[in-house]
Amino acid sequence: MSTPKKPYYITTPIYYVNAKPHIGTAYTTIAADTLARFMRLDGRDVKFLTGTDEHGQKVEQAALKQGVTPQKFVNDISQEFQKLNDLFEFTNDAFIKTTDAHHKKSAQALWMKLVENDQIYKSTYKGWYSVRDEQFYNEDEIVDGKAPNGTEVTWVEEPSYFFKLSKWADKLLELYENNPDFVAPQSRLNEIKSFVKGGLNDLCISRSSFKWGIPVPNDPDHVMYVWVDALPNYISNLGFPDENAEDFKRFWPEAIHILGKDIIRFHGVYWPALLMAAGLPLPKRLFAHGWWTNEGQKISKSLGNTIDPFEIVDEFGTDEVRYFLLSSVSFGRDADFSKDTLKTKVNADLANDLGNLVQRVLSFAHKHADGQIPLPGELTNTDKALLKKAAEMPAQVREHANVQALHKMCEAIWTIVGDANRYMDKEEPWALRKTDTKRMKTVLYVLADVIRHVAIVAQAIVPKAATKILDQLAIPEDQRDITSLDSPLQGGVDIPKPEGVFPRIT
Ligand code: ME8
Repeated sequence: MSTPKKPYYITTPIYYVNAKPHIGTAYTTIAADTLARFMRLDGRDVKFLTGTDEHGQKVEQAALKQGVTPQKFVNDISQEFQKLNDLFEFTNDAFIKTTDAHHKKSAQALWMKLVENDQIYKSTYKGWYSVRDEQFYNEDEIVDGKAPNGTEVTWVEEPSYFFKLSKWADKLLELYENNPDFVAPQSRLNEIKSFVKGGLNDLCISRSSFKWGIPVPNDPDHVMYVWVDALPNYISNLGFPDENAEDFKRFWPEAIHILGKDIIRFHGVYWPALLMAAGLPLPKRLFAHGWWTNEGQKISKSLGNTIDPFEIVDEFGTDEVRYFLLSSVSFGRDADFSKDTLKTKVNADLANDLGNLVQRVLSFAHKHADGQIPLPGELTNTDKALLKKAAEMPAQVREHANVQALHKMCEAIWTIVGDANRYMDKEEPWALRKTDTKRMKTVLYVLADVIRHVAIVAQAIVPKAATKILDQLAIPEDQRDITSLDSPLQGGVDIPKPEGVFPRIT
């Protein structure tokens, strides 16, 4: 009997539907999709969740502004996110909407668990609220009448329910101490540690001045605070409130949340506190990535400089956008988006390095090796050294994937691409064609096998092009996962006439 596949659960934040998708939201989903694809290639049983966050004051206000009902408004914008997923062919196996009936039931069940565990009380909220951040702010956080990040705040005074968050500070600090990998990168862990050490107030978890939310159980005058409605999406998708649901038991302890650094407090402080208070297990890890600016400027609707992912893909292609976003910044840090840097990076790494390598090798084999991946002769030490490096690469990529080091995943693959180009220049199969065709065939075989390694792993990063390359190498579809690399490339196999995989961007 084969051993059962190890589960892997990866999530993106669910995106607010007050506005259409932009490059930032595409970025988070690209990152999660890359990890999901890699883990599937690596034999894991993967669940990958994304979706839309559809309640709250921000969404309600956006709908009112357009003069449509919130439900109609959220349906329309949620579709834009689904269109983006289709465009990129993201491999999420579920798309959750917080207006889904099963999610509402799940969020209310979490609330009831908190009630049963005496974690909720009713009082009055008096303080600041930022609709844009959907976040409460203490008086001492307000700077010049604004939230610390510069967003507008309004004074709110209304009857509310509170979660006894203050009681959980010690448990949270213990969690960070005992599981230093729970939050990454380290800078974000430090940030939330000092936030918790600074003292926690109880958290207001209901609103009573508008209606667009999940009703608080047994109190129809209140809707749940949008974050307490949204965070449980990660468990609704696994069958919660049925704690015996197969998916919940199997996938929840393996959960990895990918999110932007802007929402680390919600995921790293409130979410684990809510789960502990409800007596539920915690996810495995959170990774907070950095923010993109646009040509050096903060991206904001008011500045009118949002980047439309549909337009960028139209201009450059999905693989190109994926590769640029993944490879050009150490995952976790901020970065700047510019079309010029994208062009330079894509031309250098995709068109020149990988594209040319594949084109040079396959068109040469097609013309001068009987249209086949040739059978190899005896391997030299140089051949063996290159094949060994290629064979070791998937394990390196796995190590990086395990800690969400997406840029290093790219680097490990593209190092082999560089090695293969240098090998080809040194071995000169075009010269061998005249002097030693047997050796020429061996060189082509070695190169084809290195390309196979690269393309199999690169399916996680540039899925469309990698698939094309594997088609051109005539690799059968059931031999495109990482374990297939345990077997040598089969020589003596016909290949189709090669076509370019990465056109140069001019
Ligand atoms: O916060 N650069 O939704 P949201 C990089 N609904 N990433 C960016 C970005 C940028 N300039 N702008 C946005 C919410 N993002 C809540 C989440 S989860 C239970 C609820 C990404 O639509 C980043 O991942 O404001 C950020 O965390 C996410 O979009 C926020 O999306």
